[in-house]
Parts: sequence; C-alpha cells; structure tokens
Amino acid sequence: MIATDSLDRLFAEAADQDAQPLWTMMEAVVPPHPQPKAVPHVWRYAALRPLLERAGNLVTAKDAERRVLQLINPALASPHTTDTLFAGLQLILPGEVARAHRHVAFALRFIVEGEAAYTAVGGEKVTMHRGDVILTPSWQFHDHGHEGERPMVWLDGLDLPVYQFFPANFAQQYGDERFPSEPGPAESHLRYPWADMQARLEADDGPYAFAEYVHRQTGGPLSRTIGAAAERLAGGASSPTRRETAGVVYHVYKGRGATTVGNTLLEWEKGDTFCVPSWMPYRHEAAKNTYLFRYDDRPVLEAIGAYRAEASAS
Ligand code: 1HN
Repeated sequence: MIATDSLDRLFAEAADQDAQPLWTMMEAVVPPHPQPKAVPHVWRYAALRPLLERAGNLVTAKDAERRVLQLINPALASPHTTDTLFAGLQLILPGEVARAHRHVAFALRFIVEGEAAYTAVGGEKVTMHRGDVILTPSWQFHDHGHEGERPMVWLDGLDLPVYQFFPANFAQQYGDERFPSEPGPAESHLRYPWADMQARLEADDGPYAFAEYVHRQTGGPLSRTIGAAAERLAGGASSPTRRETAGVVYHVYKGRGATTVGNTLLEWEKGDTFCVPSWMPYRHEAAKNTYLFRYDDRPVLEAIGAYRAEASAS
C-alpha cells in the first residue's frame, strides 16, 4: 500500500480512470423516494392562444411541418413537460396540410378547439371534434389536414422524453404530402369521442368521478407508454388526495378550479394545461362544474414494475 494513501488521492486517481466511488453518493443514486426534476406548473391558454395565432401568421404548416408550441417544464428543457411526457399545442389553419411522417414515439391528441380537421393515421382518415382523443400509434405514417372554416387547435401528448433515455426513436418522411387514406369505422381504435367519456363520467352520480380510456383493440391503456383518463368534479367538489409514481399532464376541458400539488397551488380554467410530477401529493378543487382530461406514463411504469399509487379520502 502507498504509505501516504488517502481517499482524496484514491478519488482523484479513480476520476483519471473515469471511475467514481458510489459510497459518497449513495443517497443521490438511490434516493429513498422518487425525486422528479419537473416542477408543478400551469400553461395558460389565454396567454398561449394569441401566440399560436401569431405563429399561424408567421409560419405555414408546410414550412413548420408541425406548428407546435412546446409546453416546457420551467425546471427542464425541450422535450420535457414532465420528466417523461411531452405536451404541445398545435395549430392548423383551414386549407393547410401538415405533411406525412412517422416516428417511433407514440402520440395522442386531445382536441381543444375547432371542427372538421382530420388526421390520417396509417391509411385511416379520422375527423376530429372537440374533446376527442385521437391516437397515432408508433411508426404509423400520419398527416393532418383541415377542411373546415376556423383555426383548429389540439394538445399533442407524446412519450418523447422516454427516448432521451432509450435512444431508439427513428423518424421518416413519407414521399408525398399526404399518405393515402380513407374514412375508418365509426368505432375506430384510433378515436375516442368526448361524448362517450362524458357519458361514463355522468353515469357515476357522485360529486367526483374518474374514468380511464380503454383501447378498443387491446382492452388495456391507450398505448404501451401513455395511458389516459378523464375526471369530473361538481362545482365545490374536490378529488381525493393522491400520489403516484406516474407523471401526469392535465388539460382543462371545461370548468375552473385549482390543484394543490405538494406545496404549490395551481389555479386553472378552461383550456389550461398543467402537470403533476411523480410522487407529489395532489388534489383538485373545482370552483364550478369541471371536466379534466389527463395522460400519464403509467403503462411504462407498469411494464418495468415501478408503478405505485396511494390515495387518501380528504
Ligand atoms: C409530431 O410529429 C407531431 O405528428 C406533434 O402532429 C407534435 C412534437 C415533437 C415531435 C414530433 C405530429 C410533435 C411531433
């Protein structure tokens, strides 16, 4: 042994070999509970809608490929809305086409405003209505077009941050602007109408209701990475306090209220989008009748045996 050996000397020489002691950083590497980097945050539609409109004047869908304002977590960078989820608001104007491409990343869309735009997914043309959830499964060619009269806005939910950890995301352009498509069946596995979800939430006559979207083909969550649900709160009602290892993006379909996430109060109204990071206790309170749409990374966590949730009625 070197007579004057010391831990400092060992650490310096280990660093020269691109090695580091674990024992000085055990808690940071294996923390006692989840430590999301994302912070709770609200993106306000009243502030973002005019910016989208200006983007509509300044860049065409053709030039942008996708005219999306990314909703980036203040503690993180693109493409992170939470540690594992991406959210963005996409605008398409009458007559535009957002050209066909495909990627490994999964996307869902929640329609925020407008009528008569469509998204064509893997040859199936799906018309979009407010409140619908439309799926773009992994590696399916998809283009968006607009045959209506007014601007159309939707929330894009993707699993992009997952591919920051697993560099397995490929993307490809299709040779033409549009991938050939035809209208699909009324009960398409790609489209989940708001009216069906609202009816499920109304069927529960309590002041608070929660219902998960179920994939029409698999009977499971909407994809292997992202699951979705909706919640109804009567005016004055609150949800149970919950926490879960999933990160969640919420969108306010209708109503007004606030969500307490850890020590942060997030006030929201129709059109706003907000996020709840992993394992932070959260509870909604509605000031008037409210419907919330949400998506989360629960399917990935279930796949790796890491989903945990707790609820307390309060
Ligand atoms: C994308 O391809 C779409 O296809 C939307 O509409 C949002 C955000 C990041 C990367 C790709 C779309 C996206 C996206």
